[in-house]
Amino acid sequence: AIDPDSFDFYKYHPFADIMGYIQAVAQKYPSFVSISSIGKSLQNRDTQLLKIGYPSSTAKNALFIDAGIHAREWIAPATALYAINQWVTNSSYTDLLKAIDIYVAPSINPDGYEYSRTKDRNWRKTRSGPRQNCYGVDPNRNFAFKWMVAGSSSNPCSETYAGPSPFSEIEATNLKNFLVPHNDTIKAYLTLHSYGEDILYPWGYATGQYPPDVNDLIALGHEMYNAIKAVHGTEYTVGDSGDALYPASGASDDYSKSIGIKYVYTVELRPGDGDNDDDQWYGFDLPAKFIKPTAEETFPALMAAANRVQNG
Ligand code: ING
Ligand code: ZN
Repeated sequence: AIDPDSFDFYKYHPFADIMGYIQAVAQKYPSFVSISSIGKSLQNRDTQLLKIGYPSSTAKNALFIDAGIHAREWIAPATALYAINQWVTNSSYTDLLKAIDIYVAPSINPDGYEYSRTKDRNWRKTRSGPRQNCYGVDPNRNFAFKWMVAGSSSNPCSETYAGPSPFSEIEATNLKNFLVPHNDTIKAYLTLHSYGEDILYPWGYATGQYPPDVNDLIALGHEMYNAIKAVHGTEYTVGDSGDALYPASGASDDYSKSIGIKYVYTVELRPGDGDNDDDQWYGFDLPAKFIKPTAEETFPALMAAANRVQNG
């Protein structure tokens, strides 16, 4: 069994160890941590969700964080586990955790993650299929909002294949099945990806399209930017995902916004795609020595979102 106190946060772990860690955390801190399953992956891996927060007699608002929608973006699950450890071991978060719940789903696409660990480091998609001799759907093009409108392919061999229909992928469906019935309590949804060092808010499906409360999203985005920069000086880009990156529809961020979650961001972690970082050439294959600085600087951004959930 995994001992949460001796878990190495500064290496990349197999899916089984990620799940083993969060199970061990739930077992160790039963008064404020619990675990549930949001469903099985196509290859029958159990996708577990950690809930951190003290029980309350009144309804609590919540922050939801996921990681690992894309298989090869290993820094995302690693950053999520570091954050879990901060919240459960540091008693300065007790008041926060009495006020709100924090949900963390550290590995949304476990079949893809394991495939990227054992067969193809650069794997992005799920592992459904084959269709036209190719495997996988881009789960971040498979959500039922503006599906196939932009940045999506109908070719099963493409990296951005949106699937034969919205929610064809059980992994996207599992996430949706949790988010929809909790859309009144979840006030912020953060989905951790890599790479690029960006804080992206909706809408992603087009350029020049923004939700009516975009100024609120920009304001918290800048708080997250400042929180990150204060740690190691890393400067993220805050922008609309369609404008700052590229239009892409059917992603989990747009879907979450479309069901009424207020603060929604895709966070593209290290490395940057820019000019002055020592880790700039690694792309998705970020060496493990960068987990620590990445997770350290990201955690205050997650806290900025948590504080916004707490304080409104
Ligand atoms: N990037 C996201 C992608 O799915 C994104 C970025 C999300 C763009 C949502 C537009 C809308 O392509 C990575 N690295 O996966
Ligand atoms: Zn991604």
